[in-house]
Amino acid sequence: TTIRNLLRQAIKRDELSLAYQPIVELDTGRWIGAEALMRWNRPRGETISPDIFIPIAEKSGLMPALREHLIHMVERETPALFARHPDFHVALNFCAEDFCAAGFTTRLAAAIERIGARPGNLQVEVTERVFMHLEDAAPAIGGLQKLGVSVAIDDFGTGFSSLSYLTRLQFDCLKIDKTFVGTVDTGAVTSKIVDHIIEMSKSLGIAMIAEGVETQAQADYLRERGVRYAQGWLYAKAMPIRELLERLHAAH
Ligand code: G
Ligand code: G
Ligand code: MN
Ligand code: NA
Repeated sequence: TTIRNLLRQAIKRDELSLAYQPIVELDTGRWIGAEALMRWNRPRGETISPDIFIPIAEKSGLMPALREHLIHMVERETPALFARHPDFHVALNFCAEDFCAAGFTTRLAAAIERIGARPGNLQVEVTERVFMHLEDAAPAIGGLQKLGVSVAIDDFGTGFSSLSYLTRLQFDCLKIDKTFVGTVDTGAVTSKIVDHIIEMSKSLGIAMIAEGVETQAQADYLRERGVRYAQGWLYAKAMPIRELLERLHAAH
């Protein structure tokens, strides 16, 4: 049987799950949101990363099913979270193809309603690949923002990144990729790129989240330069919704 069939079965058999990685406000240490990351839990116990199965889904026409399943899991898991923490947000990863799909905005609007959340409780993340499908994806991006959902540009700096594209769409947030964050206090040339990304985001008025923050030195460097939010192992790894709720309770 092919991996495509295995993945199709995985959706039916509920082998996919979401792990939520907290997003931290650097000034206060407060958890203000979380990014939902998909996991494929195989029956024998191993876990397959989306880095492996998303490309397979894209190549084999399974993205619509996977996208729907992601939204379905979020509808199932988050109502209690937003009922107790009305200012919290959950960020969802979508690929460029998702933004181009008919009915995408409507589907997310329906999800927000079903969850009993506000549009501001959701953020959508899209990678720079969206710039290659700008014409087709722009209506959904604009439509979601009009609804009140914020849109983040993910893995910034790793892909199809011409800085000029940033001015073409009004992103609410830019996620500085962990490959850059890993170099901030090393003196490497790439650390200069981080400085430029930060300056550019500030001048465009785009909020920033630094990803993959692993050391206090990295956090301090970023905070001093005006980055307000971070996620990474320094704070917390991704966790099941149950644990996220417990730890949010413990903090209040
Ligand atoms: O958590 P992890 O390192 O395994 O995530 C790997 C990559 O997979 C991340 O870049 C993330 O953006 C992507 N990813 C995680 N969950 C989803 C999802 O539900 N949909 C899509 N399209 N990508 C996801
Ligand atoms: O959507 P995106 O590609 O940004 O997904 C974030 C990925 O980064 C996830 O796979 C997550 O597991 C991973 N990650 C999160 N925090 C850290 C960290 O502090 N260090 C490293 N190396 N990876 C991280
Ligand atoms: Mn992401
Ligand atoms: Na990222």
